[in-house]
Amino acid sequence: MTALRRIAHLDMDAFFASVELLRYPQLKGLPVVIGGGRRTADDRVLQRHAGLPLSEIPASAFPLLRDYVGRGVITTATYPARQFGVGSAMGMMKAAKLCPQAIVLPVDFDEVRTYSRRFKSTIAEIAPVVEDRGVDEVYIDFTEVPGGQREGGRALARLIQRAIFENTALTCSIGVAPNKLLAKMASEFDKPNGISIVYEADVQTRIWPLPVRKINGIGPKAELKLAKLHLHTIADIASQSRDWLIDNFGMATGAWLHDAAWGRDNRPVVTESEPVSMSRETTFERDLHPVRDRAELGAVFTDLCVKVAGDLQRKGYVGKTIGIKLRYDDFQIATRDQTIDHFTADATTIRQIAGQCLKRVDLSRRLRLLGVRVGKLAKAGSAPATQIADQPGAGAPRAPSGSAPEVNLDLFERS
Ligand code: TTP
Ligand code: MG
Ligand code: MG
Repeated sequence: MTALRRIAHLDMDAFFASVELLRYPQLKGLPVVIGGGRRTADDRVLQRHAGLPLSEIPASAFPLLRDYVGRGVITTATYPARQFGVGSAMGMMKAAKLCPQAIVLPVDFDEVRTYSRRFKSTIAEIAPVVEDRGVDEVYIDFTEVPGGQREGGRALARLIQRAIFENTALTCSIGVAPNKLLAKMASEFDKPNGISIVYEADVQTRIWPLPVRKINGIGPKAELKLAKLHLHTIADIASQSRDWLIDNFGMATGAWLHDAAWGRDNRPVVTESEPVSMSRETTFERDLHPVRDRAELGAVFTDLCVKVAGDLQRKGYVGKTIGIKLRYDDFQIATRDQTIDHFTADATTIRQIAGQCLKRVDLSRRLRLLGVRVGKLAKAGSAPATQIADQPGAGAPRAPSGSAPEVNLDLFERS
Protein backbone atom coordinates (compact mmCIF):
# COMPACT_ATOMS: atom_id res chain seq x y z
CA MET A 1 0.00 0.00 0.00
CA THR A 2 1.39 3.40 -0.87
CA ALA A 3 1.64 5.91 1.93
CA LEU A 4 -1.01 8.61 2.12
CA ARG A 5 0.35 12.01 1.23
CA ARG A 6 0.69 14.03 4.44
CA ILE A 7 1.99 17.58 4.17
CA ALA A 8 2.54 19.89 7.12
CA HIS A 9 2.61 23.67 7.23
CA LEU A 10 4.36 25.11 10.27
CA ASP A 11 4.13 28.78 11.26
CA MET A 12 5.73 30.38 14.29
CA ASP A 13 3.41 32.17 16.73
CA ALA A 14 3.62 35.99 16.83
CA PHE A 15 7.14 35.47 15.64
CA PHE A 16 8.90 38.86 15.90
CA ALA A 17 7.13 39.59 19.19
CA SER A 18 7.92 36.16 20.63
CA VAL A 19 11.61 36.68 19.82
CA GLU A 20 11.54 39.94 21.82
CA LEU A 21 9.90 38.19 24.76
CA LEU A 22 12.85 35.82 24.94
CA ARG A 23 14.96 38.88 25.78
CA TYR A 24 12.34 40.37 28.10
CA PRO A 25 10.49 37.40 29.67
CA GLN A 26 8.98 39.77 32.23
CA LEU A 27 6.65 40.96 29.43
CA LYS A 28 5.07 37.52 28.93
CA GLY A 29 1.30 37.65 29.12
CA LEU A 30 1.23 41.41 28.47
CA PRO A 31 0.05 43.11 25.31
CA VAL A 32 3.19 43.86 23.28
CA VAL A 33 3.38 45.18 19.72
CA ILE A 34 6.35 45.29 17.39
CA GLY A 35 6.66 48.36 15.25
CA GLY A 36 7.83 51.90 15.01
CA GLY A 37 11.12 51.32 13.30
CA ARG A 38 14.49 51.70 14.96
CA ARG A 39 15.65 50.48 18.32
CA THR A 40 15.45 53.89 19.93
CA ALA A 41 12.56 53.48 22.30
CA ASP A 42 14.00 50.56 24.20
CA ASP A 43 17.51 52.03 23.93
CA ARG A 44 16.35 54.70 26.33
CA VAL A 45 14.97 52.05 28.66
CA LEU A 46 18.24 50.16 28.44
CA GLN A 47 20.29 53.26 29.18
CA ARG A 48 18.20 54.10 32.20
CA HIS A 49 18.67 50.58 33.53
CA ALA A 50 22.27 50.09 32.57
CA GLY A 51 23.89 47.39 34.63
CA LEU A 52 20.62 45.56 35.23
CA PRO A 53 20.09 42.24 33.45
CA LEU A 54 17.56 42.71 30.63
CA SER A 55 15.15 40.29 32.27
CA GLU A 56 15.09 42.39 35.44
CA ILE A 57 14.12 45.70 33.90
CA PRO A 58 10.65 46.36 35.32
CA ALA A 59 7.80 46.00 32.82
CA SER A 60 6.62 49.46 33.87
CA ALA A 61 9.81 50.97 32.38
CA PHE A 62 8.92 50.08 28.80
CA PRO A 63 7.41 52.56 26.34
CA LEU A 64 3.67 52.29 25.75
CA LEU A 65 1.58 52.67 22.62
CA ARG A 66 -0.29 55.57 24.22
CA ASP A 67 2.93 57.58 24.32
CA TYR A 68 3.96 56.64 20.82
CA VAL A 69 4.33 59.58 18.51
CA GLY A 70 4.75 59.22 14.79
CA ARG A 71 3.47 57.16 11.97
CA GLY A 72 4.19 53.60 11.02
CA VAL A 73 2.34 50.32 11.25
CA ILE A 74 2.36 47.37 13.59
CA THR A 75 4.53 44.52 12.35
CA THR A 76 2.99 41.99 14.69
CA ALA A 77 1.41 41.75 18.12
CA THR A 78 1.43 39.23 20.95
CA TYR A 79 -1.75 37.21 21.47
CA PRO A 80 -2.70 39.23 24.58
CA ALA A 81 -2.52 42.37 22.40
CA ARG A 82 -4.62 40.72 19.69
CA GLN A 83 -7.48 40.39 22.16
CA PHE A 84 -7.82 44.14 21.84
CA GLY A 85 -8.12 43.87 18.07
CA VAL A 86 -4.56 44.95 17.39
CA GLY A 87 -2.68 43.14 14.61
CA SER A 88 -0.23 43.16 11.71
CA ALA A 89 -0.38 46.10 9.29
CA MET A 90 -2.57 48.25 11.56
CA GLY A 91 -1.50 51.87 11.94
CA MET A 92 0.19 52.65 15.25
CA MET A 93 -2.28 55.45 15.94
CA LYS A 94 -5.30 53.23 15.50
CA ALA A 95 -3.67 50.51 17.59
CA ALA A 96 -2.97 53.06 20.34
CA LYS A 97 -6.68 53.78 20.56
CA LEU A 98 -7.57 50.09 20.83
CA CYS A 99 -4.85 49.17 23.31
CA PRO A 100 -3.04 52.21 24.76
CA GLN A 101 -1.39 50.12 27.46
CA ALA A 102 0.44 47.86 24.97
CA ILE A 103 4.23 47.94 25.17
CA VAL A 104 5.97 48.93 21.94
CA LEU A 105 9.22 47.27 20.95
CA PRO A 106 11.24 47.54 17.77
CA VAL A 107 12.20 44.47 15.72
CA ASP A 108 15.66 42.98 16.00
CA PHE A 109 16.25 41.48 12.56
CA ASP A 110 19.52 39.78 13.52
CA GLU A 111 17.82 38.03 16.39
CA VAL A 112 14.82 37.12 14.25
CA ARG A 113 17.09 35.56 11.61
CA THR A 114 19.06 33.63 14.21
CA TYR A 115 15.86 32.08 15.57
CA SER A 116 14.52 31.54 12.08
CA ARG A 117 17.57 29.46 11.20
CA ARG A 118 17.44 27.65 14.49
CA PHE A 119 13.83 26.49 14.25
CA LYS A 120 14.28 25.46 10.62
CA SER A 121 17.38 23.38 11.30
CA THR A 122 15.57 21.73 14.21
CA ILE A 123 12.85 20.64 11.79
CA ALA A 124 15.31 19.46 9.16
CA GLU A 125 16.95 17.14 11.69
CA ILE A 126 13.62 15.40 12.22
CA ALA A 127 12.06 15.56 8.74
CA PRO A 128 14.43 16.18 5.83
CA VAL A 129 12.01 17.41 3.17
CA VAL A 130 11.42 21.01 4.23
CA GLU A 131 10.47 23.94 2.02
CA ASP A 132 11.40 27.37 3.28
CA ARG A 133 8.48 29.80 2.93
CA GLY A 134 9.97 32.85 4.54
CA VAL A 135 11.12 33.96 7.92
CA ASP A 136 8.64 32.09 10.10
CA GLU A 137 7.11 29.28 8.09
CA VAL A 138 7.88 26.09 6.20
CA TYR A 139 6.17 23.19 4.52
CA ILE A 140 7.28 19.73 5.61
CA ASP A 141 6.59 16.49 3.76
CA PHE A 142 5.55 13.97 6.44
CA THR A 143 4.65 11.22 3.96
CA GLU A 144 7.83 9.16 4.14
CA VAL A 145 9.05 10.23 7.57
CA PRO A 146 8.91 7.39 10.13
CA GLY A 147 5.82 8.01 12.23
CA GLY A 148 4.59 10.68 9.82
CA GLN A 149 1.34 8.81 9.23
CA ARG A 150 0.52 8.18 12.87
CA GLU A 151 -2.70 9.97 13.93
CA GLY A 152 -2.73 11.63 10.53
CA GLY A 153 0.55 13.36 11.34
CA ARG A 154 -0.29 14.59 14.82
CA ALA A 155 2.40 12.51 16.54
CA LEU A 156 5.18 13.87 14.35
CA ALA A 157 3.79 17.41 14.58
CA ARG A 158 3.87 17.16 18.37
CA LEU A 159 7.45 15.90 18.26
CA ILE A 160 8.54 18.82 16.06
CA GLN A 161 6.69 21.34 18.20
CA ARG A 162 8.46 20.03 21.30
CA ALA A 163 11.89 19.97 19.66
CA ILE A 164 11.48 23.58 18.50
CA PHE A 165 10.38 24.63 21.96
CA GLU A 166 13.37 22.87 23.55
CA ASN A 167 15.81 24.51 21.14
CA THR A 168 14.33 28.00 21.01
CA ALA A 169 11.70 28.37 23.77
CA LEU A 170 9.36 29.51 20.97
CA THR A 171 5.97 28.07 20.06
CA CYS A 172 4.55 27.34 16.63
CA SER A 173 1.37 26.03 15.09
CA ILE A 174 1.19 23.15 12.64
CA GLY A 175 -1.43 22.00 10.16
CA VAL A 176 -1.16 18.57 8.57
CA ALA A 177 -3.24 17.81 5.50
CA PRO A 178 -3.18 15.95 2.17
CA ASN A 179 -1.47 18.88 0.45
CA LYS A 180 0.17 22.29 0.87
CA LEU A 181 -2.97 24.29 0.17
CA LEU A 182 -4.97 22.62 2.95
CA ALA A 183 -2.00 22.44 5.32
CA LYS A 184 -1.50 26.20 5.04
CA MET A 185 -5.11 26.81 6.06
CA ALA A 186 -4.96 24.17 8.78
CA SER A 187 -1.96 25.71 10.52
CA GLU A 188 -4.16 28.72 11.36
CA PHE A 189 -7.02 26.69 12.82
CA ASP A 190 -5.60 26.35 16.30
CA LYS A 191 -3.12 29.19 16.82
CA PRO A 192 -1.12 29.69 18.98
CA ASN A 193 0.73 26.49 19.88
CA GLY A 194 -1.83 24.28 18.16
CA ILE A 195 -1.93 21.30 15.85
CA SER A 196 -4.71 20.70 13.33
CA ILE A 197 -5.16 17.57 11.30
CA VAL A 198 -7.22 17.81 8.12
CA TYR A 199 -8.24 14.90 5.92
CA GLU A 200 -9.65 14.94 2.42
CA ALA A 201 -13.06 14.13 3.87
CA ASP A 202 -12.96 17.31 6.01
CA VAL A 203 -13.00 19.71 3.07
CA GLN A 204 -16.77 20.25 3.12
CA THR A 205 -17.07 20.77 6.85
CA ARG A 206 -13.86 22.62 7.68
CA ILE A 207 -12.72 24.35 4.48
CA TRP A 208 -15.89 25.32 2.65
CA PRO A 209 -17.24 27.63 5.37
CA LEU A 210 -14.06 29.76 5.27
CA PRO A 211 -13.92 33.11 3.46
CA VAL A 212 -12.24 32.98 0.05
CA ARG A 213 -9.24 34.96 1.35
CA LYS A 214 -8.13 31.91 3.33
CA ILE A 215 -7.01 30.30 0.08
CA ASN A 216 -3.32 31.10 -0.17
CA GLY A 217 -3.13 32.95 -3.49
CA ILE A 218 -6.38 34.85 -3.21
CA GLY A 219 -5.42 38.42 -2.36
CA PRO A 220 -7.50 41.58 -1.97
CA LYS A 221 -7.97 42.01 -5.74
CA ALA A 222 -9.18 38.48 -6.36
CA GLU A 223 -11.39 38.73 -3.29
CA LEU A 224 -13.03 41.85 -4.70
CA LYS A 225 -13.64 40.24 -8.07
CA LEU A 226 -15.08 37.14 -6.41
CA ALA A 227 -17.31 39.31 -4.21
CA LYS A 228 -18.70 41.06 -7.29
CA LEU A 229 -19.73 37.63 -8.52
CA HIS A 230 -21.32 36.96 -5.09
CA LEU A 231 -18.68 34.41 -4.14
CA HIS A 232 -17.71 34.98 -0.51
CA THR A 233 -16.92 31.59 0.97
CA ILE A 234 -14.87 28.74 -0.43
CA ALA A 235 -18.13 26.80 -0.69
CA ASP A 236 -19.43 29.52 -3.02
CA ILE A 237 -16.52 28.88 -5.36
CA ALA A 238 -16.87 25.10 -5.07
CA SER A 239 -20.51 25.33 -6.09
CA GLN A 240 -19.57 26.84 -9.45
CA SER A 241 -18.65 24.65 -12.37
CA ARG A 242 -15.10 24.55 -13.59
CA ASP A 243 -16.26 25.95 -16.95
CA TRP A 244 -18.06 28.86 -15.32
CA LEU A 245 -14.95 29.73 -13.33
CA ILE A 246 -12.79 29.49 -16.47
CA ASP A 247 -15.23 31.73 -18.36
CA ASN A 248 -14.96 34.35 -15.63
CA PHE A 249 -11.32 34.10 -14.60
CA GLY A 250 -9.53 32.65 -17.61
CA MET A 251 -8.16 29.17 -18.15
CA ALA A 252 -5.34 29.07 -15.60
CA THR A 253 -6.95 30.99 -12.74
CA GLY A 254 -10.39 29.47 -13.27
CA ALA A 255 -9.09 25.91 -13.18
CA TRP A 256 -6.91 26.72 -10.20
CA LEU A 257 -9.83 28.27 -8.28
CA HIS A 258 -11.92 25.18 -8.91
CA ASP A 259 -9.19 22.84 -7.70
CA ALA A 260 -8.42 25.00 -4.68
CA ALA A 261 -12.05 25.16 -3.60
CA TRP A 262 -12.24 21.37 -3.77
CA GLY A 263 -9.02 21.09 -1.76
CA ARG A 264 -6.95 19.72 -4.65
CA ASP A 265 -3.29 20.63 -4.92
CA ASN A 266 -0.42 18.42 -6.01
CA ARG A 267 2.51 20.83 -5.71
CA PRO A 268 5.52 19.03 -4.26
CA VAL A 269 7.40 20.19 -1.19
CA VAL A 270 10.63 21.54 -2.66
CA THR A 271 13.75 21.59 -0.57
CA GLU A 272 15.75 24.57 -1.71
CA SER A 273 19.44 24.37 -2.30
CA GLU A 274 21.63 27.12 -0.91
CA PRO A 275 22.06 30.07 -3.24
CA VAL A 276 25.52 30.51 -4.76
CA SER A 277 25.19 34.22 -5.32
CA MET A 278 22.70 37.05 -5.24
CA SER A 279 22.52 39.77 -7.81
CA ARG A 280 20.49 42.69 -9.02
CA GLU A 281 20.63 44.19 -12.47
CA THR A 282 18.74 46.73 -14.44
CA THR A 283 18.29 47.38 -18.14
CA PHE A 284 18.02 51.08 -18.94
CA GLU A 285 15.15 52.59 -20.85
CA ARG A 286 17.74 54.23 -23.09
CA ASP A 287 21.44 53.41 -23.32
CA LEU A 288 23.45 55.49 -20.89
CA HIS A 289 26.92 56.88 -21.38
CA PRO A 290 29.37 56.45 -18.48
CA VAL A 291 30.60 60.02 -18.76
CA ARG A 292 27.66 62.02 -20.08
CA ASP A 293 25.08 60.19 -17.94
CA ARG A 294 27.40 59.85 -15.02
CA ALA A 295 25.05 61.13 -12.34
CA GLU A 296 22.17 58.92 -13.42
CA LEU A 297 24.38 55.83 -13.71
CA GLY A 298 25.97 56.55 -10.37
CA ALA A 299 22.58 56.69 -8.68
CA VAL A 300 21.44 53.45 -10.35
CA PHE A 301 24.70 51.78 -9.38
CA THR A 302 24.37 52.77 -5.73
CA ASP A 303 20.74 51.67 -5.72
CA LEU A 304 21.68 48.22 -7.09
CA CYS A 305 24.28 47.84 -4.32
CA VAL A 306 21.75 48.84 -1.67
CA LYS A 307 19.24 46.36 -3.08
CA VAL A 308 21.69 43.45 -3.20
CA ALA A 309 22.74 44.27 0.36
CA GLY A 310 19.07 44.29 1.36
CA ASP A 311 18.49 40.91 -0.34
CA LEU A 312 21.47 39.42 1.48
CA GLN A 313 20.39 40.81 4.83
CA ARG A 314 16.79 39.74 4.41
CA LYS A 315 17.77 36.21 3.46
CA GLY A 316 20.52 36.04 6.07
CA TYR A 317 23.58 35.72 3.86
CA VAL A 318 26.97 37.39 3.62
CA GLY A 319 29.37 37.16 0.66
CA LYS A 320 33.02 37.60 -0.15
CA THR A 321 33.11 38.10 -3.91
CA ILE A 322 31.64 41.28 -5.29
CA GLY A 323 31.20 41.70 -9.00
CA ILE A 324 29.68 43.82 -11.70
CA LYS A 325 28.13 43.09 -15.06
CA LEU A 326 27.76 45.52 -17.93
CA ARG A 327 26.08 45.09 -21.26
CA TYR A 328 27.21 47.56 -23.89
CA ASP A 329 25.05 49.03 -26.61
CA ASP A 330 26.37 46.35 -28.99
CA PHE A 331 25.13 43.66 -26.55
CA GLN A 332 28.63 42.63 -25.55
CA ILE A 333 28.87 41.68 -21.91
CA ALA A 334 31.69 42.52 -19.52
CA THR A 335 31.99 41.17 -15.97
CA ARG A 336 34.58 41.82 -13.30
CA ASP A 337 34.76 40.70 -9.71
CA GLN A 338 36.91 41.01 -6.69
CA THR A 339 37.17 38.85 -3.59
CA ILE A 340 37.73 40.54 -0.27
CA ASP A 341 39.07 38.94 2.87
CA HIS A 342 35.93 39.11 4.93
CA PHE A 343 32.24 38.36 4.43
CA THR A 344 29.88 41.27 4.06
CA ALA A 345 26.27 42.24 3.43
CA ASP A 346 27.02 45.92 3.82
CA ALA A 347 25.85 48.24 1.05
CA THR A 348 28.75 50.67 1.45
CA THR A 349 31.35 47.91 1.23
CA ILE A 350 29.61 46.36 -1.76
CA ARG A 351 29.42 49.78 -3.40
CA GLN A 352 33.11 50.44 -2.76
CA ILE A 353 34.36 47.11 -4.15
CA ALA A 354 31.95 47.15 -7.09
CA GLY A 355 33.20 50.66 -7.83
CA GLN A 356 36.73 49.32 -8.01
CA CYS A 357 35.59 46.59 -10.40
CA LEU A 358 34.10 49.29 -12.63
CA LYS A 359 37.49 50.87 -13.03
CA ARG A 360 38.66 47.69 -14.74
CA VAL A 361 36.22 47.77 -17.66
CA ASP A 362 35.92 49.86 -20.79
CA LEU A 363 33.83 52.90 -19.96
CA SER A 364 34.00 54.69 -23.27
CA ARG A 365 30.89 53.06 -24.69
CA ARG A 366 27.20 53.36 -23.93
CA LEU A 367 25.63 50.84 -21.55
CA ARG A 368 22.35 48.97 -21.86
CA LEU A 369 22.54 47.17 -18.58
CA LEU A 370 24.27 47.35 -15.26
CA GLY A 371 24.35 44.62 -12.61
CA VAL A 372 25.88 43.97 -9.20
CA ARG A 373 26.50 40.50 -7.82
CA VAL A 374 27.71 39.15 -4.50
CA GLY A 375 29.02 35.59 -4.52
CA LYS A 376 30.93 33.10 -2.31
CA LEU A 377 28.01 33.23 0.09
CA ALA A 378 27.81 31.95 3.62
CA LYS A 379 24.96 32.05 6.10
CA ALA A 380 25.31 35.16 8.25
CA GLY A 381 26.50 34.12 11.69
CA SER A 382 27.78 30.72 10.48
CA ALA A 383 31.33 29.66 11.35
CA PRO A 384 33.03 30.70 8.08
CA ALA A 385 31.15 33.98 7.95
CA THR A 386 32.31 35.13 11.36
CA GLN A 387 35.91 34.01 11.00
CA ILE A 388 38.09 37.07 11.43
CA ALA A 389 41.04 37.25 9.08
CA ASP A 390 44.12 37.26 11.26
CA GLN A 391 46.50 39.15 9.06
CA PRO A 392 46.88 42.89 9.62
CA GLY A 393 44.59 45.06 7.59
CA ALA A 394 41.77 42.54 7.77
CA GLY A 395 38.74 43.99 6.11
CA ALA A 396 40.68 45.93 3.53
CA PRO A 397 40.04 44.89 -0.03
CA ARG A 398 42.67 42.67 -1.53
CA ALA A 399 44.32 43.79 -4.76
CA PRO A 400 42.43 42.31 -7.67
CA SER A 401 44.26 39.59 -9.51
CA GLY A 402 44.81 39.88 -13.24
CA SER A 403 43.19 43.26 -13.38
CA ALA A 404 42.76 45.15 -16.60
CA PRO A 405 44.73 48.38 -16.95
CA GLU A 406 43.22 50.77 -14.48
CA VAL A 407 41.29 53.65 -15.94
CA ASN A 408 41.87 56.59 -13.72
CA LEU A 409 38.41 58.04 -13.76
CA ASP A 410 36.38 58.38 -10.63
CA LEU A 411 33.30 57.37 -12.53
CA PHE A 412 30.24 56.65 -10.48
CA GLU A 413 31.93 57.87 -7.35
CA ARG A 414 29.49 59.53 -5.03
CA SER A 415 30.28 63.12 -4.32
P1 TTP B 1 3.07 35.94 10.42
O1 TTP B 1 3.36 34.49 10.51
O2 TTP B 1 2.06 36.36 9.41
O3 TTP B 1 2.55 36.50 11.81
P2 TTP B 1 3.06 36.18 13.27
O4 TTP B 1 4.05 35.07 13.29
O5 TTP B 1 3.52 37.44 13.90
O6 TTP B 1 1.74 35.76 14.00
P3 TTP B 1 0.93 34.39 13.83
O7 TTP B 1 0.98 33.74 15.17
O8 TTP B 1 -0.44 34.80 13.44
O9 TTP B 1 1.61 33.58 12.78
O10 TTP B 1 4.38 36.75 10.11
C1 TTP B 1 5.63 36.36 10.64
C2 TTP B 1 6.43 37.59 10.98
O11 TTP B 1 6.64 38.36 9.81
C3 TTP B 1 5.77 38.50 11.98
O12 TTP B 1 6.07 38.19 13.32
C4 TTP B 1 6.27 39.85 11.59
C5 TTP B 1 6.59 39.73 10.12
N1 TTP B 1 5.57 40.43 9.33
C6 TTP B 1 5.89 41.65 8.74
O13 TTP B 1 7.01 42.13 8.86
N2 TTP B 1 4.93 42.29 8.01
C7 TTP B 1 3.66 41.79 7.86
O14 TTP B 1 2.82 42.41 7.20
C8 TTP B 1 3.35 40.53 8.46
C9 TTP B 1 1.98 39.94 8.31
C10 TTP B 1 4.33 39.89 9.19
MG1 MG C 1 3.66 33.35 12.28
MG1 MG D 1 4.01 33.32 8.82
